[in-house]
Amino acid sequence: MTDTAVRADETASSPLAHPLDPATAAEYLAGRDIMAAAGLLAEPVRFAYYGLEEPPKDEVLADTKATDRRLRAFLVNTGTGESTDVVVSLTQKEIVSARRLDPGKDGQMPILDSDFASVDEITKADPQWRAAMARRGYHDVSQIRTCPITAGMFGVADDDRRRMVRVLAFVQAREHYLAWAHPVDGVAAYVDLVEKKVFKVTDEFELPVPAESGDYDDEALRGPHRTTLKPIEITQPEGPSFTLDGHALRWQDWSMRIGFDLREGLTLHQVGWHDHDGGHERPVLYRASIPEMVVPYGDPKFRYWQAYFDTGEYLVGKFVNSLELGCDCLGEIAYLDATVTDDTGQPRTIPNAICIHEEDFGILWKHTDIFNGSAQSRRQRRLVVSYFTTVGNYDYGFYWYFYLDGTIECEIKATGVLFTSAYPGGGGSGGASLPGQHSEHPYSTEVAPGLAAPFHQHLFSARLDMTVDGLANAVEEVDVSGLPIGPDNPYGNAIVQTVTRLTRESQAVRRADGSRGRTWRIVSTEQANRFGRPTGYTLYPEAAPALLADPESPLAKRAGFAANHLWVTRYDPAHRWPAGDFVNQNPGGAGLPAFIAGDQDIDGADIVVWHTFGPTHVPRPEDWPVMPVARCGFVLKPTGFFDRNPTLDVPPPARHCSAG
Ligand SMILES: [Cu+2]
Repeated sequence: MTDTAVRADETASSPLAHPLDPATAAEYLAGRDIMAAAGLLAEPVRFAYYGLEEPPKDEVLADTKATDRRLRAFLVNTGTGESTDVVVSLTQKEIVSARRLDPGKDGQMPILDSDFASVDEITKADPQWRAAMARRGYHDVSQIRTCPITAGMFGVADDDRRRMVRVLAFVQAREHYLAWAHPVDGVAAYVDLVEKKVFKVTDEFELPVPAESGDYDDEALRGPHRTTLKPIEITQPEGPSFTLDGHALRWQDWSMRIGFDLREGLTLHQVGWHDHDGGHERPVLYRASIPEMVVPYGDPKFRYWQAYFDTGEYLVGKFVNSLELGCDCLGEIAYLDATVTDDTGQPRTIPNAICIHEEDFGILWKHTDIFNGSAQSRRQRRLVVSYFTTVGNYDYGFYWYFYLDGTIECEIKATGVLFTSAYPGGGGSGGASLPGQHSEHPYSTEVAPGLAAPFHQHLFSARLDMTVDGLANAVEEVDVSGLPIGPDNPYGNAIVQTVTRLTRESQAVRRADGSRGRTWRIVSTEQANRFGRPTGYTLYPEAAPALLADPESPLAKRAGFAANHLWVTRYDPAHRWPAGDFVNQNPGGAGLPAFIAGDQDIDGADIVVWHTFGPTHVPRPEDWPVMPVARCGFVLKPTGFFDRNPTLDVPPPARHCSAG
């Protein structure tokens, strides 16, 4: 490997601010030097992942200065496929552990940056694949864009023993053409990344490559830019109301630390609320992140294997965007840079990766009283912490919102370009279906003539390490229902809550239920409010479908987390990834299903709440050629955490508004 101009010994001397701060460029280089000295980085070993190995929670809470600073690296020898999971101590300057993976049992390391380039070369050099392209009229493969897709684990085509990807093809005939508009359907190359060869080509059917341009930046397609939008300017003449000190963020009563990881992207730490009466910080969340997402496609034909774990297989943090003021974020913005690493473990700084700002959010509360004549309005505001990442065709924005009234919200914005295939019988000629008659090709929407977008899901997993007023928490499932007419309910109008305490891990594997308004309340088992009831925060799910793949399917075994909306586990520092540490070609069963195997007590314990959410995406013509943002997420609301509305002290917004 080559060295860069930045040397570890030049910059490693700066004192560590906090054990949860992201690893610095100097630390990555120092860790790399330790691994090199231990002989772990012989050519052609590459880094599939490199990041901070956070200290266990009890160490951080006990003494932030005493923790051992560690990094974790996933190393893969691209010549042999040998994969090693390494933990290195920067404090002790030594290798803590180096475990060799058994890929058939453990799974494979994530996709490397260099895999994208090598897959393109390997595929285009293969005679059988070239013949398949030539038969479809593509003799010049320089026009073809190859899309390497993680293989999954189906027990076919050696996917249980080869480090491999499956490759779909798209045509980009001119420089600005949108390749996704022109899929070459029916053919896929299976590429062995170690042997560096195509070992199988599936060639099942031929359909015309859709011809209509998807170049949304071409005036011929979009028309001239409209001229009717007047400017909107956000100004905060006195600056924002938050302060950022290193990675510590404060806004109104909220405080938290901001982190960033190559694999899971933005992480939030030690989220708390400043209690004015008690004069102390009330913890709410020790850590919050979205450590996995899976996007399974529902076309059962030759592309049945199409399902990306964007986080565990591709590493969403690696593709973080550098944000632009005025384009991506409006107003008084504070940015944090992110330090990511490449295949060789070399650090690279992404400027303006994390955006922090506050937003007006309409009415906070309002009342015109018919008796006392008081007429008052207050404005809601939220603190926004966000980043955007581009993973192949899709772009995802991860947004965390903190509101004046103690509400926390996570919102994911999905945009970018649909993944496409050819539409059988499409193109408005002959085979087009009548409304309600889609039995021939029921798995996709025609979004342009002859162009299909298969139905799919975007299923995210939120890891919410809850600390509502301390470590001792419990979870209650709360349903609402009406009661039947009876002696106590003669007119049938009764409404009741049914509260079920989830006391063991096996009991806390739950699905949302919109018909019951189901929520999950995380309560302190030590602190009470003025009514003597436990303080709490309630998780409001969206109640969209969980994983639709058959429970017996190979995908369901690998995406076990996604089969349910709620899991609750006893805190274990090793339980970071809901689909397991090594997701790529994992045979299944790793992650949450394994975490709960011990069926531990979760009532009054240090617990982690895991929440699956996200849309089942039936694409619309309006999603093409570039998709307006689709939102999904969840809300955490204080529930008896405060003794009353905590925003009575918010002043009226301006002089011309009534102060009552
Ligand atoms: Cu989608």
